[in-house]
Amino acid sequence: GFVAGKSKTDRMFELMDGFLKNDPDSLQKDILHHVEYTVARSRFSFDDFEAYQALSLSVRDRLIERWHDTQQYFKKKDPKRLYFLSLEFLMGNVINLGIRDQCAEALSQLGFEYEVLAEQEGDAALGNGGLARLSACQMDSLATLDYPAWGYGLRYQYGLFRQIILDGFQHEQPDYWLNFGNPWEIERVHVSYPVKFYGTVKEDTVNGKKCKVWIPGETVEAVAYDNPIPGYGTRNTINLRLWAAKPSDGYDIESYNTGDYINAIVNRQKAETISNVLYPDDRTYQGKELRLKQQYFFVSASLQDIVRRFKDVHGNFDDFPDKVALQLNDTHPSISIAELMRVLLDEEHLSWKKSWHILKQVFSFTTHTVLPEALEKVPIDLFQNVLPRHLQIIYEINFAFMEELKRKIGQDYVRLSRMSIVEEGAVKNIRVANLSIVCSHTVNGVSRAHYELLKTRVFKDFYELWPEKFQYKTNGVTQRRWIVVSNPSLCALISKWLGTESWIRDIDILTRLREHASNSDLQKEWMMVKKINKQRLAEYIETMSGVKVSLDAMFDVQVKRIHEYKRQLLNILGVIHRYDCIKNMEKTEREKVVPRVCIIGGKAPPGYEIAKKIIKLCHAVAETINNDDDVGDLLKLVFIPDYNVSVAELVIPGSDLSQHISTAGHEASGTGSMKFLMNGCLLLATADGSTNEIIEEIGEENMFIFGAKINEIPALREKDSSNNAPLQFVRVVRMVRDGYFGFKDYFKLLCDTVENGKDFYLLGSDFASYLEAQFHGDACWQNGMLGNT
Ligand code: AZC
Repeated sequence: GFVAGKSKTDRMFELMDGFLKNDPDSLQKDILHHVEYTVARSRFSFDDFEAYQALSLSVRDRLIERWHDTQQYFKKKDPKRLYFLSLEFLMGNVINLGIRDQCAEALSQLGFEYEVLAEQEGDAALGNGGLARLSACQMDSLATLDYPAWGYGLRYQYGLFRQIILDGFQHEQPDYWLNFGNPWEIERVHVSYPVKFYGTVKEDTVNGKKCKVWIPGETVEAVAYDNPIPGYGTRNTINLRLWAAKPSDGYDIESYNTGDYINAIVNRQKAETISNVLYPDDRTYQGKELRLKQQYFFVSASLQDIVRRFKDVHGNFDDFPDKVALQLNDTHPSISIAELMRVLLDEEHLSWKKSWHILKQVFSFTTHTVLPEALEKVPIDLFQNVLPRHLQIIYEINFAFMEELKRKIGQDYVRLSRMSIVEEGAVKNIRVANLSIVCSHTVNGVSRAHYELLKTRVFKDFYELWPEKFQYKTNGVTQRRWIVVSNPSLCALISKWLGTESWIRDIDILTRLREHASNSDLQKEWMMVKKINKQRLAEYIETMSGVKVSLDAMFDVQVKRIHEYKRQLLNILGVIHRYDCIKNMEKTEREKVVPRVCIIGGKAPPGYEIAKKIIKLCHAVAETINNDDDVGDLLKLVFIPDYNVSVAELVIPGSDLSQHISTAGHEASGTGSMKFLMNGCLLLATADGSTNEIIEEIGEENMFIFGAKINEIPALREKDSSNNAPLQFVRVVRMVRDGYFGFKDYFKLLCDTVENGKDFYLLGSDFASYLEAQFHGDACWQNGMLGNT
């Protein structure tokens, strides 16, 4: 019972004795507490994994405190909240609490090593590539900059597939990342919402007014899993709320009534699979029912949660746009537009005019691509079946839009049909990007070059109509993950030379390092750090691929998803050329060759045949080169399997040179390059995406830039591109074609993509300047300018 005369709150404070403490003693007590009572192991005997669990839970407790404070604070303040809707997040673990050293000390007294425990943690691979990793960096930034932000997404049971390489071929294995639990998340069984699918729409009257009622055919429950995200150097701790599908009580009463109990259960289980698996292709997933259901599932639950939070404080919707900002991360969550409209119309019974007025003030849309095939479309039939009411709403939005457009541009039917949200044709589609542009107040590109392409090509019609909607924010990455966590030695060096840790919060402070750039002590220390990281990477390469590499060689790295436009094939053909040159050299010439370790890593989308052939070619070429004693340490080629965030943290700090060599005009931005740069690695790159801005920032003389520029590409494609290819190119492709690396038949299709006038990604016409840039890299290495001093 309470002590007489004391309020419940006073008593609570007394009992809690303030906040959890971060000194090693208190941490130790908490860790042992969790070992004993949560993990339920004896505190006298627990292993690394159990220690990792107990440590994570102890840190999580501290996160929860901060999270509660943050929510309490914002509840009182009622600011405009930013809701970031994304189908993909590639988070990585919590880093910003600033209690790493205390944890390490606490653990060491208990006989455990922090680093070893950190390795126990698997990746939560709930995303594909750049877009998903950017979401994670943005969450980190929002928290650090004290924004009242929420992330919303899906809690997939199976993350991105694990890549297994057998005989040089990629195989996909499911990544059931939850097998050993996830100590960071908080399951909120009481935060759950029903999500409806299928069924029919009926007319009804409510309060004397006509309205639509959607009678669903299926209902699935969305349950919240919270993942607190702390800011750096602040108590602000935001939340990433991920939804998982659970059976709904009200599910499908009909089939139970028919007496087929077993079948009803089986069907019900099918519904629960909505959140099971992440689509492993970052470009093309058009018209799949499950995909549409996933999108609607997370969007509907998120909006119910957001509207509930708003209505807790506000009696009507007038203030909605002042309190709610909905950020669409690509078109994947764009169905939320129709859903918000439906909620306002059918559930809140606002008029169309009023609903539309609210709607058009709350959405902003970021697109992450320039590839037309990545612009989502949903076949009308599918839409009609899964979300009948939403289709009606979209038709109505489109009707109003077409009327408005006609008033502005007249009867230009070609243009009208290009801009319509509904694509007419043999198969009618909903163009999700068009819906997003029409209904958002802002359309955002991810680099300046991307923005230019949106204006002049991808969304030209829309730009001409609404130039004021378009803008760009060049992508960034957080130094907190890509230096502080992944490169502790460099982190210490930077803080020492700057005499402050403030760069961890404010990245611009890093530029002050320029003052010390020519200091030979700094340079020596810098190279020591690089050596340590190369050593770490070399050990990893040896374990993963059995190849021993020399630390004196230049580590030349290309790690990212495998795509034709990213041109890993150009890289491999360059390696073949280098090999061919070495083989044909005199002994005296060989002495001058700069030894290289060429490292490639990345996953191919499972259904992307050419990408898979590129992986196989890399292995086949590696097999030949790495077993050629005549070449030895002068050249090695390694493929690092199962590239993911943890592998990136190891590879990036250990690289000397990294390649970002997409055909100009195809990479919307590119954020990998930024991670390499901040780890003291030079770039070999085309003037594509964000690289254009990096050139301005650090100077072309500090990079190896090559290849055709964005505006030259169309003309080059017009020409018969095989005529642009130099002899060296023809020669190396011939070697592959003729079976020099085996698998002659298998590689035929791959060779076909760059020969006989088909070279769409212009490998041939960029080859000479690529080799020149590589040669320039060798020369700089020889002069000690690239980091071999
Ligand atoms: C990527 C872009 O390809 C990349 O250039 C950009 O840096 C990144 O987004 C972050 O904006 N896009 C994707 O990963 N996926 C899609 C569907 O575009």
